[in-house]
Amino acid sequence: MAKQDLHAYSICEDAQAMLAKAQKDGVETVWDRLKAQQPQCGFCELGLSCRNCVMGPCRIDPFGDGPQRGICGADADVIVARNFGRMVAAGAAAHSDHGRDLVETLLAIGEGATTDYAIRDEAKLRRIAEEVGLDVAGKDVKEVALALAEQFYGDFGSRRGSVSFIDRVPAKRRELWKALDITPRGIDRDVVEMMHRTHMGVDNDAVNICLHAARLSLADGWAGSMIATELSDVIFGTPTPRPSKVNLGVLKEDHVNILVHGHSPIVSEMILAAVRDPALVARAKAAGAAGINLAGLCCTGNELLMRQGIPMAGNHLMTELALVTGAVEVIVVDYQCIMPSLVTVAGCYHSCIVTTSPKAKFTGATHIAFDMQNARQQAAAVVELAIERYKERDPARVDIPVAPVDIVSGFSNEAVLAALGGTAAPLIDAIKAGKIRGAVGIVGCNNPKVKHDYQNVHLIRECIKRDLLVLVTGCVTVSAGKQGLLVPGAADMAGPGLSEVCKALGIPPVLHVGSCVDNSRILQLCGMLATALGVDIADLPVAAAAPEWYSEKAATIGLYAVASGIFTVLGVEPPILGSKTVTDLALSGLEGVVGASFAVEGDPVKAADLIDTRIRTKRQALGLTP
Ligand code: SF4
Ligand code: MSK
Repeated sequence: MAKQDLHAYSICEDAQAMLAKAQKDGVETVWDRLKAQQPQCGFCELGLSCRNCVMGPCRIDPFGDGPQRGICGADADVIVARNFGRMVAAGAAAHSDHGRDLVETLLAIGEGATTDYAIRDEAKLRRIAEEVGLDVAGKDVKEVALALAEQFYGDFGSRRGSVSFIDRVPAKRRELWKALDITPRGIDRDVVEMMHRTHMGVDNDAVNICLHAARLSLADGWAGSMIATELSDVIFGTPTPRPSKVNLGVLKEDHVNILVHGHSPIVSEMILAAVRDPALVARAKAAGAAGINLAGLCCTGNELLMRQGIPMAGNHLMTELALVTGAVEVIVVDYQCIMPSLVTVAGCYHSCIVTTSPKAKFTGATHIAFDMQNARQQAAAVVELAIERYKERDPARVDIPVAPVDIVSGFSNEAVLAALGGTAAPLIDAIKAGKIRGAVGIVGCNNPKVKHDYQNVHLIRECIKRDLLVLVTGCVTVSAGKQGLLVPGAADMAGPGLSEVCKALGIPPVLHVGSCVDNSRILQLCGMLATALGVDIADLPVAAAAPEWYSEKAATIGLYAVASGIFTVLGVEPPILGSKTVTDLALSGLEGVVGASFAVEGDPVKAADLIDTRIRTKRQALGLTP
C-alpha cells in the first residue's frame, strides 16, 4: 500500500500508522478483506435476494429483464420489506438481549444471589420503580430491585398492551402510535412477530411489514435499550461529567495493557475492579511491568468511559489496529461488533482474545465464563492471564503511534439537568432565543466502505458551526474525541450562539451521552422537551444521523428515531433500494405517517444542509427565528 492509500482509508494518524505496520507485519485487516470481496453482490445491496425458504434462493432482476418474482411469487417490494424487517428485528434483539442481561443482574441482586454486583444508585432505582407504577414505600433496596426486575421482565413478554416506559413518550406521539397500531407491546413478542410475518406466505404487504418494523424498533428504543441504560446506571452508577483520554496513545508501553470490547458493562466493570486490585498490580510489577492499564473499545468502552472515565483506545475500525501496536496483552469481550478476525490478528502477536459470554464464543479464543456468582474471581483470572502474556511481549514489535487526546464524557440526562440548575428550562430558553438552534444526535459505527471517521467528524463540525448542539454515542464518540471535539475548548469551533452557551456552562459543544443503548437517553430527553413545550417530538428542532453505520442495530436505532418523530440521515445506503415502494416510504412517505423520514447522504456538508433545513422548518413552525 502506498502512503496516500493509507490516508484514503482513515483520517486518523494512529490508524494510518498502524495500517502501515500491519502491512509490514503481514497482518490482514478489514480493508484487505473488503477489497477481496469486490465486486459485492448487487442483488443483496439492493435487498433483492431472498433465501427465506429452500424453494429458493431467489433474486429479482432490478433492470426488469430477468425474473420479477421469487419462486413463491414474492415481488421486489415484499422481498425488500421482509429483508429489512428481519434486519431491524436482529438489531432490536441484540440491544434488547443486552438489556435482559441487566434485568437478570438486577434480579440476582434482589434475590441475594450475587455478592459481586450491587446497587450503586439507590435513588435512581427507587425513582424508576415509582415511575413505572411500583409501590416502594417501606421496601428495602433488595425488595425494590426484585420488584423492578419482575416489572421489566414483563417488557420482554407478550401479555402487556405497552412497554413500561410508555409514559415517557409525549401524549401526542402515544396517540399517533395508537392510531397506527404501532405501540410497542413487548420486545420478544414484537421481534418474534416479525420473524413470523416474514416466513413464506404470511405478511405479503410491504407497507404492513414496514409498519411492524417500526413497532418493533420502538420496543428496542423505548424498552430494551432504555432498560439497559437505566439499569446500568442503577447498578454501576449514573454518569457525571469527567475527563479522560482517547486514541491508541492511551496504551502504555511499560504497562500490562488490557482492552475491554463489546457492549455491556457487566463484565467490564468487574475487569476494572480486578485491574485496581493491589495484589494483581503487585504481580504485574513482579513480571516487570510498571502497572496494569485498562482501556476501552466500542461500546463496552463507552460504558466504562461514561461512568468511570476509563480511556478509549478506539472505535470499530480501530479494534484490529489496536492489536497491531504489539502492546496489547488481552482483549476481553462480551458481545456485539467484535470482528471474528481479532483472534487471527491476536495470533500474529503475543495477544489473547478472551470471551466471557455463553452467547459469544469465538473459535481460537480463550473462554473464561462469567456469571453472577463468579464474576470477580473470573475477572482476576483474566488479569492474571494478561500478566502472563506480558512476559511474552516482544518489545521490538511495539509501536504506540500517537499521544492521547483529552476528552470530557459522562453527560447523562441527570448530569445535563444538574448542569442546567435542575430543569430543562435554560436549555429551552437557549433554543427559543436561537443561541442553540437545535440538537442533533450523531451516532453509530464505522464502515470500511467509508473513509474511517471522515463523515462522522465532518458532519459534527458542520453542525456545531450552525449552532446545533451535538450529542454523540457509540463509535462516533471516538471519532469526535480524537479530533478534539469533546472538550469545552471545542466551543471555539462552534457558531456564536452555541459557543456562548457552552462557554457559560463550561461544557463542550459535542456531548458524549454514552453507548449505543444510550441512544435511549436522547429519546428520553426529546420526550421531556416535547412534553415541556406541549408538542410532539416531531415538532422539535432536532435530527439524527448515522454517517458511517454498518450494523443491524444501527438500522433499528435509525428506525426508532424516525418512528419517534426524528428526521434521520444515513451516510451509507440501506439495502432497500430494490423496492420503489419501500424506498419511497423511507425517504418521504413516512413523513406523512409518523412525522419524520430518512434521508441518505454520504457527503457530510450536504447532510448538514439537510439537517439545517429541517431544523429551520421546525423552528419556524414553532414561531421561532429560523
Ligand atoms: Fe424464493 Fe419466496 Fe422462498 Fe424467498 S420465500 S426464497 S422468494 S420462494
Ligand atoms: S459499537 S453498533 S460499531 S456504534 Fe456500539 Fe460501534 Fe456501531 Fe458497534
